[in-house]
Amino acid sequence: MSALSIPHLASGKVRDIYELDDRHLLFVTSDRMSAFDVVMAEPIPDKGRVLTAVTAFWLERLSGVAPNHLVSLDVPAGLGEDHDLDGRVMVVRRAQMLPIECIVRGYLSGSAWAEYKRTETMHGTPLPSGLRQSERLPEPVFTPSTKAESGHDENISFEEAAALAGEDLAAEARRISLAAYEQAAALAAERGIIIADTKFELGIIDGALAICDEVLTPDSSRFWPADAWSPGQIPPSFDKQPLRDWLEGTGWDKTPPPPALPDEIVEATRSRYVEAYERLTGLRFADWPGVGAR
Ligand code: PZK
Repeated sequence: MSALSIPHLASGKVRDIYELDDRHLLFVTSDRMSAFDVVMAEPIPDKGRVLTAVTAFWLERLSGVAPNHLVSLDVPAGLGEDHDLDGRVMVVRRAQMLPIECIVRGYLSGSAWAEYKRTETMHGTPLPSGLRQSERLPEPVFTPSTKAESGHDENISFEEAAALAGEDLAAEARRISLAAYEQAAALAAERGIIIADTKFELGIIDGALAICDEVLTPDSSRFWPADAWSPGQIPPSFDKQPLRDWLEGTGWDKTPPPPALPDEIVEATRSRYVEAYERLTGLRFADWPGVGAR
């Protein structure tokens, strides 16, 4: 994907943000794929469109929980042709971002499982004894973290989050994050998908806390197929498992450069992303803007 000739604000591993005007940004989701924290050399065709479509779906569904930054899914006029932007851009309101990551966990996985095994706590708070890896938590928990400029984010207590964001904003962020997770997890469960945990980025727009960034996508969350979940085991990742299994099988040491991906692995990964979208939303991905355009 070529760089746009408008001012650039920020880039992540797979997303880029540009400035449109003083109140609007252009959020572009690429087809780049990361695994084991390394970006692969080959894009996954349409992955950015799936993530954009999933985000748009949830923002609509969650509009009763909080306002959000999305203004339009149309490619703004005047960016020039030939950018492959259809279906992968969001025009968003510029927000004043909270300095915390708003994470919600419904299941015991990842770093939370590592902590629990050591101390029977999660985020410093005691949990019942005898929980197994991947087990459903008694209730979803808000587990905020800092935004590390480099390296990995660090878990912080609610009090530390309140010191960084302000008491009222931190409490509102917790309310929004828990409500959004609970509504989304309930809907996903009806469709055979477990959302084990997820990360929200919230910001202030016109004086109110709003949901920003990508929302409840496979990249910002752990999605598990419900029929493959069993406590005591790590369920396969809905989207990344074929790629992870193949990478593990190559003996790659997980430092760049990654091995070149065979076409079958690229295609299997694309299918997983598309299936996640179609199962979650009940919509056909072929109807999303830009799909099949090339
Ligand atoms: C914003 N990020 C994180 C995401 C990156 C970085 N609506 C907004 N207003 C102001 N700032 C942001 C947003 C949003 N969303 C989000 N950084 C700034 C981020 C994607 C790629 F490089």
